[in-house]
Amino acid sequence: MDESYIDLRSDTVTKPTPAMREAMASADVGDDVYGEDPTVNRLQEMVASILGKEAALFVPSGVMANQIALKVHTQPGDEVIAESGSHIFNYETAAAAFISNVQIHTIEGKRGVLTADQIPGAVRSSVYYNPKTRLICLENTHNRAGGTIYPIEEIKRISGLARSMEISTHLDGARLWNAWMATGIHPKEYGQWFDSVSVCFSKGLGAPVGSAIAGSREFVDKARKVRKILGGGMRQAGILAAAGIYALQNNVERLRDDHQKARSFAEQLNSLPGFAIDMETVQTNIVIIDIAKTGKTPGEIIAGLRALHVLLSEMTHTTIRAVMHLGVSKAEVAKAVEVIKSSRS
Ligand code: TLP
Repeated sequence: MDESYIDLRSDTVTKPTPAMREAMASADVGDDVYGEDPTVNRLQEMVASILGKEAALFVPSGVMANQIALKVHTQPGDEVIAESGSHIFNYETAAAAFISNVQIHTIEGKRGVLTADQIPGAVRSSVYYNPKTRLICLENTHNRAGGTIYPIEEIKRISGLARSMEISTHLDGARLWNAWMATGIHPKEYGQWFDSVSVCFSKGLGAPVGSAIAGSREFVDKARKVRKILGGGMRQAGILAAAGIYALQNNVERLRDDHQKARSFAEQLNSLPGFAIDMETVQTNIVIIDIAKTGKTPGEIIAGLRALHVLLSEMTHTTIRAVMHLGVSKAEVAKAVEVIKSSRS
């Protein structure tokens, strides 16, 4: 997208900065399918250590990270519990059915968050005709709910319950970095309650490509095999992993700026006629605007703003989304607010 657009469609739209490109260009590389890429190995060690896990695996995308976890944790015909607005259920092209042949049992949470008392009713009894409840997936922060943060106490309760019922747990932590910066709770503290955690470098952290999946050594050995089956075994991938290392070293703290931008954007637009923002969901870098009362569809609102060079994305039939990231300055966010206000007057 050319520079005249203010692109708030997603935090995935960031481009690597000159310094990140430099780190990529000078990365030491090897063949990662042989496990010989020193930069990939270094990134994997960093991620495992940040998440307090035995090992981690570098993968091309967040979807692949989540889907590898589903494949490793389940058997065909199993059931996976996930929140109804979760990325795994809504935005991964039914990959859970396609790849793992599992069924997702959705439960509606409040602002994306499930509580432990909702879990037992969704776990299947062991009658022979029931599917086996094998895995619980949580998402922190929760994208569709507006970047909301999972309370650590609730995570603890759900995890305790899952362990007592021998159900595995996976965290879609594509934006766990945002939760970390917003709460001060370290990824390790979140990570300890899950059997596997996926994280992304290509969202708020600004890397062009790359995610990782972390867990026990045994889990990661199995994950490596699934990654290969899915065609995700990359060769001199250190050139990409270097961007992830750079991002972890330089772009985590600055996520707080994105959170401020989101807050200010939401506060200014909340009072616009026809726009409604649940301010309690504005906890990190995402703003969801309910436009139902404008009488227009998300597509119409988005097309109108696109003509004015402000890009937002469609989230549901009645909501649009703005996401803050390192590619938009405070001044550009202010400009976007002005453009949106003038489009509504
Ligand atoms: N989310 C994308 C779209 O797919 C909606 C976005 O623009 O936000 N988990 C979560 C919570 C995500 O938000 C995403 C991407 C993924 C996983 C998948 O990551 P990628 O796109 O790298 O495969």
